Amino acid sequence: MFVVLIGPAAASKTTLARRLAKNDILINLDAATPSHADVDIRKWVRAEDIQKKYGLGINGALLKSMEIIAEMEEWIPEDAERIKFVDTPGQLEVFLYHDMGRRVVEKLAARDAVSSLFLVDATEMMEVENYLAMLAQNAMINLKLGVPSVTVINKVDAVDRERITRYFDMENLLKMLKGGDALVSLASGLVDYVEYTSIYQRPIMVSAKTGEGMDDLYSAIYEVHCSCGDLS
Ligand SMILES: Nc1nc2c(ncn2[C@@H]2O[C@H](COP(=O)(O)OP(=O)(O)O)[C@@H](O)[C@H]2O)c(=O)[nH]1
Ligand SMILES: [Mg+2]
Repeated sequence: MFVVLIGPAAASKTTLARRLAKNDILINLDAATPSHADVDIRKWVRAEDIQKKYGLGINGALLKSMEIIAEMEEWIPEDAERIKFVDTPGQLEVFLYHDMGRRVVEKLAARDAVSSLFLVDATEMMEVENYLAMLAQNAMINLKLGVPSVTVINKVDAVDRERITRYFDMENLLKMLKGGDALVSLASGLVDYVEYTSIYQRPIMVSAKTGEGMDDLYSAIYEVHCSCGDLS
């Protein structure tokens, strides 16, 4: 199974992927960041080389790198036994607005089952509006990629967890919203959508730093794995 970690810059994708892949395989698809992953895309594609070759800025070079990666097969390991965790760059537009994220996922899906972890930083979730914006992005990525997804709230060591768990109760969540009726119906629609499309209905709270919540996350990954197996 491939597990693709997706999330904004600094959401802790690399730290979590390293911890998760301790006994499995780690693939780095971030062409701008040197890595000790088992498979490092920088062996073939380096953002700084792409920048020079095509005269691009760093963001353009990362997008171009993903375009090239989506056409390649060399980096995809054959290992049916172990889980292959795929670390990705923080440019969410790769998955939200362009096609290359989906093409990468399709390439993986041709070889093995694919799921994704949508990662967010707990320290960015202190306001309920941010939590809703996170659900909206998660829903868009689900829609575009079409693979089962688990939402992961990372860095819980750095926040008051209670504040975040209050969002998980729909009644509480709606009470916290200061907007008018339109925002309330958007919020309940989003929660319904995510509940309907996620294997795990509640986000999993973890700390890649301390290891808290890792057992829950592994259980979620295995559960998704089993349901993928049922589908194939
Ligand atoms: N407090 C806290 N900081 C973390 C955690 N995981 C990562 N970080 C820090 O967050 C920053 C970004 O982490 P990184 O894994 O590089 O994020 P990425 O850009 O999503 O790959 C680094 O400074 C990490 O040390 C965590 O669980 N708790
Ligand atoms: Mg990273």
